[in-house]
Amino acid sequence: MMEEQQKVPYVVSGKSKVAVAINAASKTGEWIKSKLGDYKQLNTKVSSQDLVTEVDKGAEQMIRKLILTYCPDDEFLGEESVGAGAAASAKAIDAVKDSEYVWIVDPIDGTTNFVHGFPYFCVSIALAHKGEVIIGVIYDPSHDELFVAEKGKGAYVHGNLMKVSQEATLGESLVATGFPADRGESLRLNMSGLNAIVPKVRSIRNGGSAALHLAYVAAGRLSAYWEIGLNAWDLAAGSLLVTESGGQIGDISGDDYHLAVRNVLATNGHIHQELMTELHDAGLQHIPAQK
Ligand code: 2AM
Ligand code: CA
Repeated sequence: MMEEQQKVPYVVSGKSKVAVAINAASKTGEWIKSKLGDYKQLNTKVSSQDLVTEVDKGAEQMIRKLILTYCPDDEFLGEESVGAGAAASAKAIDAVKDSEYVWIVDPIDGTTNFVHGFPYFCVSIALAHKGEVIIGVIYDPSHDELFVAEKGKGAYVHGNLMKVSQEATLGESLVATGFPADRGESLRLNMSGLNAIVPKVRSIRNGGSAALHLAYVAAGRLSAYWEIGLNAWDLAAGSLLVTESGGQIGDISGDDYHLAVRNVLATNGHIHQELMTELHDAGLQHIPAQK
């Protein structure tokens, strides 16, 4: 049974960096929502499944402006300003991993859903200090849900303290995954994992937004989530939501979470080892580098 969420007052100072993130995520999220069904240019990036619209690009510009107006000395890494593919992404992360403050932003996480009018996408904004995520804000405009975490201060959805779910076995767990955009070895491996996990869990979901899946693990709505071939902007904000809600997140191989992680496993903590072992047995222990 899901525990009732605790009401704890969460006060954000109007001049803090977290207030800047909340302002940028909520304003941009409302603009993205107003553009649902109204985008004009649909382009592809690394594959025909990897979509981008002018709304993604406009949203990133809006967030960049809103953030850098208040924090002009901070660095900014947004998905739409980095070239396509794993190598470009790794290079971009390497360039900022030791920065004093860097904002890591996905203007629309779940672009495929946005394009199809499927109401499950979000704005994801993280702030990292010398490589460690200290703020994570995710806004889902379709459901008007704002998820906020600050390092050491807990994670909240609409002011309610979040806590991961209590399931202790895979058999009682609701688990999410995503199908990798790289349709080669990554997809084959993920299907192998899916084949092994489906018969062992209560059910599987693929909502199509990595950041929202992580927010749902934090909120106790999903017991776990894994996916291959993601980028820092998909994961950074959600990683803090998960840990501040008492959950666990890292690389599927077992390494701790860091900004360069691409193959993610996030759970309520209780089923982390069991799910990781199943995925390793299905061949996901050593995942080859993606294109
Ligand atoms: P996006 O919507 O920002 O592109 C869905 O399975 C998840 O995978 C989403 O979070 C999506 O983020 C991400 N995704 C889609 N295409 C991708 C690609 N080519 N490389 C890495 N992640 C991708
Ligand atoms: Ca995106």
